[in-house]
Amino acid sequence: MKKKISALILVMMLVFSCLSVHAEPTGFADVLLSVDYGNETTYVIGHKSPDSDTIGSTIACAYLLRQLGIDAMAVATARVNNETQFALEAFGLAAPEIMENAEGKQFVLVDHSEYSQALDGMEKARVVGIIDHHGICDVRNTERIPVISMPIGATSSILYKMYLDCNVGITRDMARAMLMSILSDTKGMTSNVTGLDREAYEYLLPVAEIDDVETFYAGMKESKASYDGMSPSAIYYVDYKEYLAGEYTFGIGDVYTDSEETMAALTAEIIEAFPSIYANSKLDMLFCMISTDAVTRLIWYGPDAEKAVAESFPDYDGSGSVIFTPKASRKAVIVPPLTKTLEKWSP
Ligand SMILES: [Mn+2]
Repeated sequence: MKKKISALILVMMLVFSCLSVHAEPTGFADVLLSVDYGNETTYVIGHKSPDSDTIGSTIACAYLLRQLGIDAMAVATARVNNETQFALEAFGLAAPEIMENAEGKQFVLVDHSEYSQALDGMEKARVVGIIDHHGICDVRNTERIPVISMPIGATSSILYKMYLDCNVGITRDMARAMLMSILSDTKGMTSNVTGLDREAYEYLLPVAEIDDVETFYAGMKESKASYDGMSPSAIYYVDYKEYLAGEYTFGIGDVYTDSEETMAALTAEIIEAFPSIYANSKLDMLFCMISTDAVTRLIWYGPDAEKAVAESFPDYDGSGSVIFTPKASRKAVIVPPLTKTLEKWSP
């Protein structure tokens, strides 16, 4: 009898423990909800010179957090670029509101983790989470916060996985936001594509209800390559990032064009504008990548910039630019060797 009762109690305990486990959020949801968000709105924000991955991830991440009961809102550091504008318009999605300064506010950072690329004032803000696909950088925090970083094609592919893990349904609009991100950062699923990016892409495509994804991506690219009425300096800053390596600061603009002719014209324009762009920047060196689908030309300005290039890219022939075939990725091909060189130069 005693044995039967204790067996019964054991079964009941098991049942209750299972029930209580199921009542608790699991996986990433549990992790995200372990943060004390207080009564503050949590702003989800991407990097300066926002690109489509930053904007799509911002929108999708804020929605995910709201579904988990967190008061979250997508914001942006600046106006969206032409490519993002095209996609948002086609999808009927609104661009996030622009925020001027981060000081005193609370943030989840997506698609970056360095102050040099964060909204001004981020050093004096509370960062409560980071979701990124670059290297871990210098955003400091003594709090224990979720930092979810994977070296994959797009930040939104991480978010896709988080939606599944949190058991939050992916709506058509969120599938569209994430797809916009993935298409942009993987250059239409041709560059930097990992298995997780492919899984996300294949899952999201039917949910997003896009009739013809190839035509859609061609439209994104065409918009990206349209610089009508823009100054060379504005073109340089459309897709631009700043870096700190040892004691050196440098910036890299990533300019895309759809033809060899425009590539030559843009290269000449930016070379001519480089002295004034450089004078207005506070950095040690500036670099610019000008790419077509097939090839990237790297140019630079600033004392020691050429020396840094020669040391970072041993194939450099002294001609004033370096050609990369196939087209180079800033984060995978250009930044790591330059960072290594400049760190080596620093005492
Ligand atoms: Mn990205």
